[in-house]
Amino acid sequence: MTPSVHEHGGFRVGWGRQMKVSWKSLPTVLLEDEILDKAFSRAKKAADRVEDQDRTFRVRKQLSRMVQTSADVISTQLLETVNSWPSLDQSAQFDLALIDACVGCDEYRHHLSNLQWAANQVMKVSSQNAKKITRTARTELMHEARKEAYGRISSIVGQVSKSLLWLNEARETLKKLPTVDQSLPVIVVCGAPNVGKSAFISALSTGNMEVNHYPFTTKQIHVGHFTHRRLPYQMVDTPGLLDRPMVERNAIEMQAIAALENIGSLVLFLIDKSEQCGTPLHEQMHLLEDVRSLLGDTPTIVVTSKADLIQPRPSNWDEVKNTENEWRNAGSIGTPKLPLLFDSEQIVTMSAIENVGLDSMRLEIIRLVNQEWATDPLQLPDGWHRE
Ligand SMILES: Nc1nc2c(ncn2[C@@H]2O[C@H](COP(=O)(O)OP(=O)(O)OP(=O)(O)O)[C@@H](O)[C@H]2O)c(=O)[nH]1
Ligand SMILES: [Mg+2]
Repeated sequence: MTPSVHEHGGFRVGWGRQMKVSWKSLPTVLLEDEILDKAFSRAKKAADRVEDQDRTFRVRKQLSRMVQTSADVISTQLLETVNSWPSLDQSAQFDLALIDACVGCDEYRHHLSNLQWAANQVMKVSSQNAKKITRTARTELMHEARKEAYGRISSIVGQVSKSLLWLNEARETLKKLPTVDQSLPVIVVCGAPNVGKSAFISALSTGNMEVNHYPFTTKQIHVGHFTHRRLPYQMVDTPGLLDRPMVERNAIEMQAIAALENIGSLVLFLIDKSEQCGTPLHEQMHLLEDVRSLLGDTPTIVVTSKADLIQPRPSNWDEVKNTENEWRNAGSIGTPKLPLLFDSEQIVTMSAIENVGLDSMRLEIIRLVNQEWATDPLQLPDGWHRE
């Protein structure tokens, strides 16, 4: 069964209930040959360390060590992979939707359970053949049992070689996905291409931005954050995801979009009225309607970008610029209501390039997100009751 991203409706993640997935730290998945080479060479070294004056005893010890060591190495290797990959049952919906869109949840489960199976089989072979080796006094039978064990172990690993390959490739894909901690506020930034989404995220971010990709767009996705009162606010870019008409999007993209519905505490839609971005204003407005219908309940605020290009400049440009400077010089303390920068149509605006209107907007975002959180019963900490 493929989990549908719509299955849980408006489910939001509460504090710390689900694991944060860190794809970047997934260890490499060794392939069939690499696993066998590693196992058999370790097994050989283990056998070489055996010392015994009695030839029969020595051979017995050496061969049973070879069987046991190689099986141990393989099953440990396979189980480490199984255990280091996030369990889908415990994954947040955003991650589930991305996994499903990018590599497929069913396959993900299937290939990991294949490795689990192989790990068990290999251990069974090891114990059966180790017994054969210890129960005989004839060294040629011992050698036979060792050989048979190696053959059966190789064949088991061979049977999961496709799974190893699949997981190896899936890791490459998943590594490029953005990591978003859904127990913390997330601001989804969207708008037509080139309206200044990345510049906005970068201007509001403290520290480094994470640069990621969705496998279905060549554009980079930025994840940035700022911290207020020790709480990180994450900002996620959506390039290439929302900037085309609905009908042109494929199922995979729709799933990724559906995932975005669930992570955002707030959606910021950027409009470039200068049209320097290359998309005419009326098309940007169509896109806004699309985004509003796609992202449903999440509060959406519209912001005009590139305020420095607006002619004449917004009437309260100097006031906003000065107040923000004063606030910064005084140490950026608290969450005061600084005057927002407005364009001639009274839409909030900012300039990422000249850094005007950004601090006041940041403070407004903080207020909006906290308001939203305080009124969303599903966001209550553990132990609180829902109406
Ligand atoms: N004058 C001015 N230019 C800006 C501002 N913000 C962004 N730009 C310019 O607009 C262009 C696009 O900016 P990006 O931040 O890459 O836009 P984007 O929305 O992330 O673009 P995609 O990721 O391709 O969808 C760049 O050349 C920026 O320098 C701004 O506040 N003022
Ligand atoms: Mg961008």
